[in-house]
Amino acid sequence: METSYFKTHHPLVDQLAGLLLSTWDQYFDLEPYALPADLGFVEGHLEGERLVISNQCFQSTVFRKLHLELASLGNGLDILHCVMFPHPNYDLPILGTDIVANPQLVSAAIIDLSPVAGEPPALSQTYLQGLEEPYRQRLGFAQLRDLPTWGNIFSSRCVFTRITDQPEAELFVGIVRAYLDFHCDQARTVAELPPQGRLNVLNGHRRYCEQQQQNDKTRRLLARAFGEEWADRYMNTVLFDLPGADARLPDSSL
Ligand code: BLA
Repeated sequence: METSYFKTHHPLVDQLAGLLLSTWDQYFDLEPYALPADLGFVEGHLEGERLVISNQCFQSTVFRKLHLELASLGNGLDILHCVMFPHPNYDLPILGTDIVANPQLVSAAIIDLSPVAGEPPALSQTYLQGLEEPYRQRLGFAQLRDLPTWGNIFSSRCVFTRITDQPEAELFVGIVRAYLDFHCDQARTVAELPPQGRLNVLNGHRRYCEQQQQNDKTRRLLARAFGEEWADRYMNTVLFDLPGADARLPDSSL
């Protein structure tokens, strides 16, 4: 168990994990966030290969849940999954990033700041402008990808691409760093929403989680290793749980 926990992953996965953790630590006072006790570190088997999943999860005054998950399947496939869920009493988008890598190819690399406020949800001018330059840099990727239909939660600044060489890997890390720094700066100075604005944001969080739960590629991989029921529980409680009883919404606003 010890050795597999400290196993190294695809270099891009390790590099991004280090960037995320060190940035969170630099910007925020982190407290642990308790995941269901049996789901922090899990191992399963898929067609003779081991699927190992490890989670790190924190919270801060502004963030309900800062979640980083690393998964590896045998020695072939490495996955990084990260979501920064703000408390729903702040009008902040949700930062999400996912990497699916094998030794030859990063078949999926995605970073977005997904809007949750507004009808329909949309990023503010501040975010649109702040992300404009790093978003432009996506033109350096040779194989940008189209989003699946459930991906209508993502913003007009979403970057979704394949990565085939080191310069593209560096380009992606630079874009993630720019999105992350911009977002953490915003989060440090964000004002609380008045109670009447919070329900709209909470609904945006619900919609985000419901759409992400429709990612059949994630669900199928988990179900093949751990069974359908386990995959459902994992997606609903660890990856995309909704803010629950501790949501910082006064009863009167619900
Ligand atoms: C795609 N996610 C995938 C794929 C796999 C996983 C195997 C297919 C790879 C490919 O299309 O090339 C698997 N991802 C996982 C697993 C976990 C995971 C097992 O996180 C966790 C245990 N997914 C997210 C987040 C985003 C996201 C936060 O978890 C975006 C912010 C996006 N993943 C995402 C998208 C695809 C994907 C858009 C492509 C889906 C498609 O093309 O249908």
